Amino acid sequence: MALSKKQMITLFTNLVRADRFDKMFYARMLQGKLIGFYHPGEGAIAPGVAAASFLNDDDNLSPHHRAHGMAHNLSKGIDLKYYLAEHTGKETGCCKGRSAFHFSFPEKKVYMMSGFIGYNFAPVVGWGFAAKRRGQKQVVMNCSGDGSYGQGRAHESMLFAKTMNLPIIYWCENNGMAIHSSIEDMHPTKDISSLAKGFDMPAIIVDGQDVFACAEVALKAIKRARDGKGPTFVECKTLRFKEHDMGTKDLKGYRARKAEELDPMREREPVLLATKRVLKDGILTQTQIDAIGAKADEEVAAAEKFADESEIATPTVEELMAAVYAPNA
Ligand SMILES: Cc1ncc(C[n+]2csc(CCOP(=O)(O)OP(=O)(O)O)c2C)c(N)n1
Ligand SMILES: [Mg+2]
Repeated sequence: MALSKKQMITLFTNLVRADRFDKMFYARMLQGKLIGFYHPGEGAIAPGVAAASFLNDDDNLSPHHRAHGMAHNLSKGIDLKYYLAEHTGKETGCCKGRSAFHFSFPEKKVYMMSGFIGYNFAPVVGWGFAAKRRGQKQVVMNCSGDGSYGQGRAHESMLFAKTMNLPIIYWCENNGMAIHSSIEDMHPTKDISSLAKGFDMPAIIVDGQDVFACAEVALKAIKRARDGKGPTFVECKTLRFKEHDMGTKDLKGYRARKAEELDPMREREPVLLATKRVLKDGILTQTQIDAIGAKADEEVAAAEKFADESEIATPTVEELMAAVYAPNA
């Protein structure tokens, strides 16, 4: 499915925006201007942009935690100033500054980023089942890393989704690592998508550094799901340029990852690759590319101003408790 010029510009713009937000979060974390923690997205933002750029508002999205889901969320149309405000503990944050990283944007059908890897596999089945029962043409985009597929619930989820023919896309952002463990030590086959075979689910492997290739696959899987043809497994082979999360050493097993390993990865940086492609195909000129970058910088600066000028959240105990679901309390 060839992409239109308009679709390519959307993807390129969202990729640049995601990159700028990731860099701003990284810098602010170093400056002590974010609460919680940060899982840097550098090298790994293309799959998230591709997964979410062409979803409808009422499609469900479960974002991956890398770059704290920012690539996914901004591509789904979420204004990240409310997320930065959340991450700085401000009352104007999307969850009133109570959640930091564990956000929700219910109005865009993005519910919760849990601290529990693989949490997503149960709710996505519920969303998919609900959409099917109501006869809606909604799609569920379920994004997570290679590490999450070690969870038993991933397998239960795929079994249920295939058996019930649910409109779910299992979108695996495989960077070959889970914190310090490499995939070779955690998974018996080279490709995580080999799991799909056991459920008779179609599986596609795609270059996760190439936002356009990922989007072509996403559009195919979305159409399949919307047409009632059931779940698809997509494995985006991506890379992690930086440490798992800021403050944790960048180890593979017990040894530090070395420049010999990291430097060649940088040649496959997604914005770099996308820039080369749009220039080569005559989709954008260098002047237009510069304008997209400048606009993204303005958006980031406006988000920082909004967050910095917002009131710090100071909820009372009653206000905090009002947001807790405790039916028998
Ligand atoms: C149930 C559970 N086990 C372990 C952890 C600790 N943990 C946090 S992130 C992570 C690795 C996730 O790896 P992956 O899914 O491949 O995503 P990546 O960070 O590589 O993008 C682990 C093990 C957790 N949060 N939840
Ligand atoms: Mg991983």
